[in-house]
Amino acid sequence: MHNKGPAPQLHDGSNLRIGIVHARWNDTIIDPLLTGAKAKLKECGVKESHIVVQTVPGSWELPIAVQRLYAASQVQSSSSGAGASAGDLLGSSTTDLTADITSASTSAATGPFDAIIAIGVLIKGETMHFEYIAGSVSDGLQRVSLDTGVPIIFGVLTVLTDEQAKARAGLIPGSHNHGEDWGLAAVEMGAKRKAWA
Ligand code: DLZ
Repeated sequence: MHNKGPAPQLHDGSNLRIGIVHARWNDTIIDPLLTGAKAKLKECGVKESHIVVQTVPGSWELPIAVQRLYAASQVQSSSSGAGASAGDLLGSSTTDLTADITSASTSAATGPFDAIIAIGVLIKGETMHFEYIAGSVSDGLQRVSLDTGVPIIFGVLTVLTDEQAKARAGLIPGSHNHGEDWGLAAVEMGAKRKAWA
């Protein structure tokens, strides 16, 4: 069922810092996507303490959150750990979705992120909301990526139905969890960015 994605490349993530920002809209789909992404990060050797997870209300907020989270991680590294942590900037995670992220791990990722995964689920409704949000979020995330030079992994599902969303979160038997691909992409791009620096 999953034969259209990239051939996976396994890269060493043991010296990488990865941020994840996810929307809280459509949390039953977000939750497995987040789990899948984190599982692959860890499989590649990324330390739990080097994964920072933050949430925003909806996908619309992802570009600004990713931009600020990255900026905070740069400030943090240039001030030798003094001041607010990247995690502090957006506030601690407070939902059940991210209850596994302790405040210690949130503040431990001292240093700029090597890649950030933005996760959201946009499901088309009866109005034009979907079109406006999907277009702006895609453009916004690409802009942040090119402006900062940090790879932003596009973990935003833009689907027409709940069923399509479930099929991309591994919630339908035989379906594939795209969050896993995003975890692998973050490690690959984080490692390549270091090599290309
Ligand atoms: C308003 C809205 C709608 C209708 N649908 C979604 C959705 O399917 N997925 C999502 O992540 N967010 C949605 N939102 C919320 C917006 O992204 C945003 O959070 C609000 O408009 C507040 O700026």
